Amino acid sequence: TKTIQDTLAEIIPERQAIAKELRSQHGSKVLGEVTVEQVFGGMRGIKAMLWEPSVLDSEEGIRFWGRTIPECQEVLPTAPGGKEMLPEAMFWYLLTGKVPTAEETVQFQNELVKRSVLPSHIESTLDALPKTLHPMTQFVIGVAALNHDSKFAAQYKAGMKKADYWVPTLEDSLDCVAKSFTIASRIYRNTYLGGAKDMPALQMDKDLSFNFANQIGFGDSEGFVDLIRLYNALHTDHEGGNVSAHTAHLVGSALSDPFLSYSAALAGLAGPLHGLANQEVLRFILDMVKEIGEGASNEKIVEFIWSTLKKGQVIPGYGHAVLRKPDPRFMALQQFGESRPEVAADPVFGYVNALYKTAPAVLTEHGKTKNPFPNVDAASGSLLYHYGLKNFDFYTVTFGTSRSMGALSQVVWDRALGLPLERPKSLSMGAINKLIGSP
Ligand code: NMX
Ligand code: MLT
Repeated sequence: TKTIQDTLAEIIPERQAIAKELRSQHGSKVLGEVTVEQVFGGMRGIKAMLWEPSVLDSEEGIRFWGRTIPECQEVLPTAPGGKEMLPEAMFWYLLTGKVPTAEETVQFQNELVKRSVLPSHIESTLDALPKTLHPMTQFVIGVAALNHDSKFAAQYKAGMKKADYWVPTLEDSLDCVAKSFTIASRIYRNTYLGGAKDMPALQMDKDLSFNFANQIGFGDSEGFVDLIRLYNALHTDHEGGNVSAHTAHLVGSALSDPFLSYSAALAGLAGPLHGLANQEVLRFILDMVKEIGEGASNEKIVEFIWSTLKKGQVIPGYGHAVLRKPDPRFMALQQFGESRPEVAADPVFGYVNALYKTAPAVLTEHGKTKNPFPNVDAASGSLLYHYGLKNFDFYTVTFGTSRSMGALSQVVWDRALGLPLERPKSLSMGAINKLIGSP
């Protein structure tokens, strides 16, 4: 069975050749133009970044190396007894563009679980943090501190050649992904369960999602473990322009190691317009239950949505910077709930469906958002809540374990393709006026 290191060593020269050909044959071809509106408008639609593992289509949603979510669900291996694709298999696929065999998946899973053991200085750093500190801030600190043992940083200091950069970048990325799961479970125990001293030991023959679930006290729930697998596989990557992925790529372009790059990405994921929206959705639904009760009519739900909009607040879980149709990740999570009778009967999950039926029309009438449909965050929190993970300040941490796999897969490709420091041009309003010839 081939290792991830051998597999990438084989694939990288092929893709380096494609990159060389694109640049030498088509380097001067135009991909688009930049308008003044885009400079003020968050750079929407500007095609200016290379991203290998996935491409997002506004109508169809995400494709990972050309495959849709249902196609990935069809081909990626599952755990013994589990129904959902394994995040480890998705990670291998994101790194290589090749679907791993069952044997490669097991071997890769075992390697990652072995790597997920935390150095004692990380454990003591996490244990020393105030329990009142937001779990995402704890996550940022834990991942940044892993830089203490970065192989990339050490080998760079020792004078490594540029052609070799990807090798320790891959090593650090594998460590970062694996240790993100154990950092997350330690944060959970410290914040909500009074400390990590009773945390179950890692089970080396099980997958990352099982171990995470087990360490936070949900190892006996088959449904929860499978949800964590699906959740982690789905949130991995959403092309390169989203805040977290783009941040990892930008910081990595300075040759900061993968731990520093991903810690910065997590700080972006912690914003309410990005990953924090999944905790906000649950807060929104529970506020709605408080105000209009469980199982209320669609009329009452519509009134509640309007009252939120009239307060000048956004409807969390709705809208998207790129998507113009319901997010297929939302559809996959909704399908997960619908296919399990006990989840489908849960009133909080019921509100996710009721919002899907009502909110798009209200948002369309409201007339501001370019996309009135649900994004991934609209469903994810309600499923965690159903299985008893009720600390919604923690929900974005589970997004963060997953996103490490997509963002760092590209950081490996950034180094393999020798991409340079990212440094776009900025303009002042005066400079814009001068450029367009306006007085
Ligand atoms: N509820 C109310 N208003 C909205 C919503 C919404 N869900 N979505 C967009 N708008 C408003 C937006 O605030 C803006 O208003 P204004 O002109 O007053 O500034 C206007 O509609 C135009 O925004 P768009 O161009 O449609 O959206 P944009 O690309 O700027 O932002 C989001 C995309 C995702 C940030 C935005 O839709 C939003 O704030 N959604 C709610 C938060 C959310 O669910 N975020 C999670 C995204 C997914 N993720 O995991 O990262
Ligand atoms: C993501 O998964 O990063 C979000 O959907 C946000 C985005 O793509 O911009």
